[in-house]
Amino acid sequence: MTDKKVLTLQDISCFGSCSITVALPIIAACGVETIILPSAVLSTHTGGFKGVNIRDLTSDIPGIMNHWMSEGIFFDCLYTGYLGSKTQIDYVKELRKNVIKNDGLLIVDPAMADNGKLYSGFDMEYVNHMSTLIPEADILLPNLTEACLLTGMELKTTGHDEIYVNELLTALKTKGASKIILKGISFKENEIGVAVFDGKTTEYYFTEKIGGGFHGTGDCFASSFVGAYMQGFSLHESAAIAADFVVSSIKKTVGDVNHTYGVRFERALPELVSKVNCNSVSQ
Ligand code: PXL
Repeated sequence: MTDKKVLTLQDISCFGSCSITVALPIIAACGVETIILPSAVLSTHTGGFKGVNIRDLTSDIPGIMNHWMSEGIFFDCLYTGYLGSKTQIDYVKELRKNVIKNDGLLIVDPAMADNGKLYSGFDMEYVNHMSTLIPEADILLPNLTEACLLTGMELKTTGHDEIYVNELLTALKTKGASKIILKGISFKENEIGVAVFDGKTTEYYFTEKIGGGFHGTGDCFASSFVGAYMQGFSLHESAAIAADFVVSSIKKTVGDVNHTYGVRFERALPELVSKVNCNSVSQ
């Protein structure tokens, strides 16, 4: 068991199975203490609901950070997900500098686009600002759409091969990326997976592809990845654990017509708990 503390900065979507309501239970299930910094409170996520009620908390972030500094509270990892504004992206850099331990990590999920489209409310100015986090991040977790937006490369929805993936990883590396987990790669029709780039070499991990496109799976992936990585699993092992967890969560959701806004990750948590905690020395 680890004593590491993860700070996660992202929104609270009260309803919708994403961001903090997913990160907190998943990272906690991995046995890792999770501290939240809500960037906004939304009645639902923005993917398919109309008239979302939004309370932006950007102006509260410096006060929360300053209080932690005055109390001498520091964290081992800052994991960022969906952020609401360019100012919040700037605050990520401040948080990293001020409340993350010197040997701590910054893990960035750009969480701004999928399936070839930016999420509602984001534009290229936001994308360009997000790209300033690339050299800051120890680990970057983009999906294919986000990687293409961040590098200006063409998005191929099918027909990926190692040449295409290497071009994307090289383009991200040129922009200053260190370690990268590139999500949503498909070399064969019935497979989907990740490329795991540790700064030198690239490994792959594939799972079965379940059609349909499910909201919030990026957040489930990132959260379980963070939990496993903080428990000491390798980059590749953590990516594999996260990919399997997402597949399990999707399988528990498929066919449920009342659950189209996100995945029923809760039902896959027992598997995650036993996988992530089986290696750890209990205390
Ligand atoms: O799952 C990503 C996400 C998180 N938070 C909010 C969102 C989205 C994706 O649309 O709208 C508010």
